[in-house]
Amino acid sequence: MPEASISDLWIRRVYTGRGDVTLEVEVYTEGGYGRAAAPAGASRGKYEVRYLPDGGIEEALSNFEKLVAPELLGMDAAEQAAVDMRLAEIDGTEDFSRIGGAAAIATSMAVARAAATALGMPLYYHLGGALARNVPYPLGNVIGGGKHSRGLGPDVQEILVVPVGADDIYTALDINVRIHRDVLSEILKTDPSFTGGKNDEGAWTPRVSSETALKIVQSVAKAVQREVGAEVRIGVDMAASSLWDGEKYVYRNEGVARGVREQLEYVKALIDRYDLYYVEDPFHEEDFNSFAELCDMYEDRLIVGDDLFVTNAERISIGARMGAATGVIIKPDQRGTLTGAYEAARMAVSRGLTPIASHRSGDTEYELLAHVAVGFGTPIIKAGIMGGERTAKLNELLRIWDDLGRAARMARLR
Ligand code: 2PG
Ligand code: MG
Repeated sequence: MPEASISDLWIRRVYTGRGDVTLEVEVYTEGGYGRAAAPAGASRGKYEVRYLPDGGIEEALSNFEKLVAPELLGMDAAEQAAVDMRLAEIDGTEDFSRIGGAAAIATSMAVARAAATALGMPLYYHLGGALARNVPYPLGNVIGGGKHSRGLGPDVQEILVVPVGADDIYTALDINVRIHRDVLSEILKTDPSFTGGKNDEGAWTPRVSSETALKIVQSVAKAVQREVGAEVRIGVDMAASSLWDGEKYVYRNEGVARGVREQLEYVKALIDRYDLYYVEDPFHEEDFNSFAELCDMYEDRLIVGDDLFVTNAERISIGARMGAATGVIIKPDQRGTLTGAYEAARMAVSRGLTPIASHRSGDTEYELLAHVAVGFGTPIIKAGIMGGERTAKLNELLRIWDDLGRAARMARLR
């Protein structure tokens, strides 16, 4: 019998930090134990795997007990690819619509965790081996809008910062926390009645325009950069599929609707005006062409596909051929298995694109994403700045840094 032979599995419903019902899976092996839960998105891509089967959480629970658990018993948890392939076979659909993506990714991650404990190694090492020693730069959102603020805040979903000049993860996190804190004081200067409200990802949610939000974050980032002496860059997630109504991009707060060309001009203006380093989903999830046009002009920036690629190696390969992006969001739950997410990250790297491991807006207290980022070698991790589900992952990066000891170093950015 293999050392990490799966001897028992358990599933239960649990909740994300936002209150979405999700699934948590426990995996017991001869010498190990692992537990993981699926996060849940709000601005989901059309081509993501299906989160739950049609019958909802009840059907996901019963399918797990009837179909999944009996099939995985006795499998070697250390053979992640074989377990993940079995999950796909049991499901039998293209998009995990039978067992549900939530059950699939929770199982896949719990299996990885169980294997790592059975083998007596840190999870990042189990996932990435001896090459897993680069710690990612934390990309965190400071001000939130779009769907994440009920359409009442800035139209742009996320205004983000990344401390690209930090020499170690302690400094990197310190910079992000300072920016988050100081941005509140700046918001209060613009709107003294702001209550200090934060969204699901812990980003402030003032009722200001996208450009006001960008100006605030830009000025605070510059001030903190001067204070700490390490370069900080800013970025946005436009989550443009959420703005797109089929014909135009509708900016509710601004009271403007932009056509395809106008959207391109607007994104260019934002990049130039705020010297954006990172631009996620500037166009809707079908528009590879506009992505390619933008990329052509800004090869030195991270033009990143999230809903565009949905952590799917095939879509990444199409996008890479068209020159549609320089970066790719890796959300394991979008794909349903760790192996699928790993293949997506490998595809990105092999085509010269930067992979970015990412949380979801409805996330859990699990820290696993930090191990995925280090194990898969993504140079950036997008995991917010504030709130327990966010700091769970960020604090784990500090532990991984310490665990790596003298081998630890910050990842290399493009
Ligand atoms: C995104 C994510 C995370 P959601 O769009 O990148 O910030 O949001 O999980 O709601 O899809
Ligand atoms: Mg996104």
